[in-house]
This record gives sequence, structure tokens and C-alpha cells, in this order.
Amino acid sequence: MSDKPVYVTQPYLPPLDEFLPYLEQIWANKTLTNGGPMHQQLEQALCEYLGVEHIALFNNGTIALLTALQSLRVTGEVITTPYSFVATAHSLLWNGIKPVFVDIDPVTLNMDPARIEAAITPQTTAIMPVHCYGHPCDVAAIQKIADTYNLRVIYDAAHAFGVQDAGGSLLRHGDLSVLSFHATKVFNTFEGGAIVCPDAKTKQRINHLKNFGFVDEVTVIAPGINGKMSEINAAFGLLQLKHIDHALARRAAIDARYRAGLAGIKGIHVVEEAGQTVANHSYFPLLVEADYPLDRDALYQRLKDNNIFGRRYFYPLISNFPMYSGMTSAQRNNLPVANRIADKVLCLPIYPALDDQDIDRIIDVVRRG
Ligand code: T4K
Repeated sequence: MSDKPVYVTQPYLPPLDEFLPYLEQIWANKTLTNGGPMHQQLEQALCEYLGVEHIALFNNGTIALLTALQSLRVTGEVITTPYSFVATAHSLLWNGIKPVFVDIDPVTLNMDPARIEAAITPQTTAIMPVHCYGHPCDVAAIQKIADTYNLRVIYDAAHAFGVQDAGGSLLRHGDLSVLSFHATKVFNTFEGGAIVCPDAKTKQRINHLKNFGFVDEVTVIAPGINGKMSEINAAFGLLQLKHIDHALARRAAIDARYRAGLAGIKGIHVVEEAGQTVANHSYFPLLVEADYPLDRDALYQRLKDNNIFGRRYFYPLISNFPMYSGMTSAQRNNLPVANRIADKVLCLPIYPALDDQDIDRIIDVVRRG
């Protein structure tokens, strides 16, 4: 049996020769960044593919999160989840905003809407939920609370490229949704990100903010940042988009093979997918329960010993990192579910080039315990 190293993910790379015409075009245009033709084309193509009205491209998802908050003038306190990549909460600190953590739902692993109301104070201006692993949040419940208390909703949708619910793109919910196009994501531009916004006016403000706040050569409206996506990243995105349906189909097949192969293993709970009509299978999280022969870290190590590099997304919890752990809302007794899940979760490798032999090898290691 093969034992070549298998990582939690591997970027999808279309054949190199397909990229060369794009490079020739950039060389001919001599526009390398600042909203050039590749950038314009990718924004248009993504709106069509994702079924959304307006997209502003960014150089990464973290800068997109920072700018999303700035664009809506969010201040004070924002209610968020501790069960995410650290960039979610960091984007709040960068804006001088206090994150207020609420616990997650034990089934969806997303923010539990039932916890939100108790966390609202006069300083609360927004909610920042995460569609963790591309699994939809309870968007209806969150919006109802936001409407009642007049709060903004900014979704960290870094994992949710292409996900749809019964009404269409998941990215249409809330005031803004933020995507990541990092190399490890379902759709990547090496580094990259985007804000999905509902109207042209908001997109225009975002465009100014991602270009230092410049409106024209002599007018700066706010302390904006350099969030622009370069032409080479945008060109790679255009090429990726041609292959995305194939990449998503392969991910779905891998997910199905894992679910069949792992079924019935005592103590292994595969996290359910619920609420999507189109899923993207961006991660394959499972929970290692007490009745499995090994604890989570021992299984993680056992896989490593077999050259299989899963990842404990999301352990440690954001709320347990030192810049957050002193906050009242970060205390473990406020976040029992998130702390419990973070100690049990393990994401298995999933990416289009993962072959059936490797999937079966991974299943075999988990089954042997
Ligand atoms: N919000 C959420 C919910 C997020 O998950 C993220 C990012 C963000 C916001 C911020 O978006 P960005 O600013 O990143 O656009 C990775 C990614 O760096 C990060 O983008 C991602 N979430 C997070 C969940 O995972 P690491 O530290 O685990 O990545 P790394 O370098 O260990 O890569 C994992 C594996 O992937 C490697 O073992 C091998 C493979 N790999 C990785 C890279 C970079 C490759 O084969 N090729 C590559 O180029 O953070």
C-alpha cells in the first residue's frame, strides 16, 4: 500500500500551459494591479458563477474582513464565535472592536442563535457568524435577532464558496459576506478574498477603502488599506473557475467515500451536513468520542505516523489564545460546547487530487484505531 504523505489539503492546480495565455495577456496589458482587466473580468465571472449581485475582490480574506467591518462603520462590541480560524476575531481587534464570544450549536458547530440575545449590550453593533466548514449558519434566526436589535450581520464565509441553500447562494444573507481564496480553499487565487455586497453604493465604498481610501487623485475619505488583488491572482482565479465544477464534483465523491467507509466505527462521529442544497465539501471534520479506543490527539498522531497529516481545525479555540483569554466572554464556562468540540475535532484530508487508494488507507487507519 502506498504511504506517500497526504496533507489536509492541496491546492487545485490546472495544467500550467493553460495559464500561459493569461500571463501573455498581462504582459501585453502592462497593468499588473489596481483594478486591471483581469480583476474586472474575475469580479464579473464570480458574480455570475455564485449568483450574487456585487463582489469586491481582495488580496486575502483577512483584509476583506477588516474592510467589511470598516465599510459598515462597525464599532463597540461584535458578537462572534470562538470556533473559527483566528482571523475572524483578529479582524475585530484590528478595528478596535471588542469581540464578544457566544457558544456554538453542538450539531452544526456554528454560532448558536439562542446564545446571542443574552450577549447584546448597548455597545453591540453587529454579529459576525462563520459558516464553519461551509455549513450554513441558522441565517433566519440570526437575521431576526439583528432586525429586532438593529444590528449589522457580517458573515465570515471564508469556507462557503459555492454553497447554496433553498433560496440560492448562501452568500446573499446578512449585510456582507466575506470569502477567502487562500491556497487551501475550495477556490483559490494563491492568496485572495472577496466581499459580497448587496448594492453598488456599498461596493463603491469598499473599493475606495481597499485602495487606501482614495476616491480620486486628490481625495481620501477614510484610513483605507491596500487590499487590492493583483492581476496575476485574478488571472489564476479566471482559470480556476473553468475547473471549479470538476473540483467540486471530486470533493463530493471523496466525502461520500469517507462517509461510507467510516460508517459504524464506534466513537467516530462524522459531522453532519445540513441546510445546503449545494455543498462544497471544503473540509471533512469528524469528532473523536470517548468510546473510540484513542483520544483525538492520539488518532491525530497515529495518522501522522502513517504519513497522513490531518488538522485539528479549530483547536485551540480563538477564545483560548492569550489576546482573548482574559475577556469575560472567553471564559470556558461561557463556551462549554465549543471547548468540548475543539478537544474532539479532527479534519481528514480532502482535495480533488486525493485518490481512492489514499482515502481507503486513511479509513483503514481510523478503523484500526
Ligand atoms: N476566516 C476563516 C473562517 C478562515 O478559515 C480563514 C482562513 C480566514 C478567515 C482568513 O482568510 P485568509 O486571510 O487566509 O484568506 C490555513 C490558511 O492559511 C487559512 O487561509 C485558513 N483560513 C485556515 C483554516 O487554514 P494553516 O496554517 O492551517 O495552513 P497551512 O499552511 O498549514 O496549510 C495546510 C496544509 O495545506 C499544509 O499542510 C499543506 C497544504 N498546502 C498549504 C499551502 C499554503 C499546500 O499543499 N500548498 C500550499 O500552498 O492555515
